[in-house]
Amino acid sequence: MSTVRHDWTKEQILDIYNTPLMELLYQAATIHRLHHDPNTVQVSTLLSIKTGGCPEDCGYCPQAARYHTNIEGNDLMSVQQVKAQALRAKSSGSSRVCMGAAWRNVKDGPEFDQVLEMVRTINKLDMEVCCTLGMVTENQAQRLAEAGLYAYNHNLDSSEEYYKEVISTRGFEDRLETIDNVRKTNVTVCSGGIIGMGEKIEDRAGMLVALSTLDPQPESTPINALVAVEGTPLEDQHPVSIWDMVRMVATTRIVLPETQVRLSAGRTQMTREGQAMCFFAGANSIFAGDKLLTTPNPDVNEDMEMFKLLGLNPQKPFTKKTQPQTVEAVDSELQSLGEKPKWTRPEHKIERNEDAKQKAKVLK
Ligand code: SAM
Ligand code: DTB
Ligand code: SF4
Repeated sequence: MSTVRHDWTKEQILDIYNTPLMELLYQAATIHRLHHDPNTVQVSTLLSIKTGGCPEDCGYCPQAARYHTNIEGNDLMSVQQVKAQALRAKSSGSSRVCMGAAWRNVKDGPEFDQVLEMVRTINKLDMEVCCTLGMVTENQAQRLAEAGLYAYNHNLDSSEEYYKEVISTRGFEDRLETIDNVRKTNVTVCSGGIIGMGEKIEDRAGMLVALSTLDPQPESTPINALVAVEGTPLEDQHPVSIWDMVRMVATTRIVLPETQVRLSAGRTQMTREGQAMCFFAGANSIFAGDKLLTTPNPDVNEDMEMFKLLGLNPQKPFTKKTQPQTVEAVDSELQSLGEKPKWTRPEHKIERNEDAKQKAKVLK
C-alpha cells in the first residue's frame, strides 16, 4: 500500500502534475483504489447561514462587502431554518451539511452560540456537520467539537506566495494557525483551494506541498475552479480548462492518498465526461444542491442521474469516522476563556483589489 508522505517537494509535485495524462490518470486511479472504494462518492450540501457583507478583501469572493457584486446578503439564519434545510439535504442523499458564514473570524457571543445550536441540531439528525466560519481560536474549535462538529473547512486557497496576490486582510499563517487549532480537537480538517485565479502551475504545486506537509494530512480537500463573479477583482479570469482540473485532482490524489478529494466549485462549467474523468483521477466527493454559497451548482436530480450513469453510490454518513457526541448547551460565558487572538492584517496593496473597490464606490 502506498504510504502517506509529508516530505513532498515542489519539484516532485510539479513532475507528477506534468506527467503524460494517461500515465498520470493510471497512477492516480491506482492509488485511489488502494485507499478508497472507487464507486463511492461523498455528497455534501452547502448552506450559506450568513451571506455577504464580509470585511475581508479575498479577490475571488462575491461576499466581500468592498466589491460591487449582485448577491443577496442575509443575516444569520435561524436554527429552525437550518434544520429544515438539513432535512431536505438528507432526503436528497447528502451525508453532510457544510454551513458557511461570511465572517473574517468567529466572535464569542450570541451568534456563535446560535451556530453551536445549529451544529447540535444537525448532528442529532445523524448527518456529518461541517462549518466554515473563518478563523477560529483553540477554545472556539473545542466548543464546536463539543457541539458535535464533524469537520471544519478552512482553505489555504493557493500557495503562500500567490495568496499575497489575492488577499491582503489576513495572512497565510493565520490559515495555518486555524487549521492547527482545529487539529487540537477531534474535529476533522477540510482544507484545499482554488485554481484558475491567474496562479502559475508552481503555485498549485506549492499549495499541495503546504497541504501534504500537514501532519496528519487533511481528511478532506476541496479543489475549486474559480467561479469568476462580476464585480470581484478576478471577474475577468478565464475558466480553467478541464485538463487542468483533472491534472490537479490526480496530483492531489497522489500526494494526499487517504484524503477525500472534493470536486467543488466550477462543476456547472464541466461536462459529465469531464467530471467522470475527475472521479477516475481520484475525486470522491462533491457539493450537491443547486447553489454553492451564492453561485449556481448543478441540480441534485442531474447529479443523481450522473451517479446512476457512472454506477456511483453516495457515501453513508460516518463511514470514515464515528459520529461525534453532542454535549448539551453550556452557558457560553463560562465556556469562553476570553482568548485574545492575534490574527494578522498585512494590508499590502493588491492593485486589482484596489481597482475593484474603487469601481464599487462609483457604482454604489
Ligand atoms: N469566510 C470563511 C473563509 O473565508 O474561510 C468561509 C467562507 S469562504 C466563502 C469558503 C471558501 O470558498 C474560500 O476559502 C474559497 O476557497 C471558496 N470560494 C469563495 N469564493 C469562490 C469563488 N468565487 N470560486 C471558487 N471558490 C470560492
Ligand atoms: C469550498 O472549498 N468551496 C465551497 C465551500 N468550501 C465552503 C464554497 C464555494 C463557493 C463558491 C462561490 C460562491 O458560491 O459564493
Ligand atoms: Fe469573507 Fe470568506 Fe469571502 Fe474571504 S472568502 S471575503 S473571508 S466570505
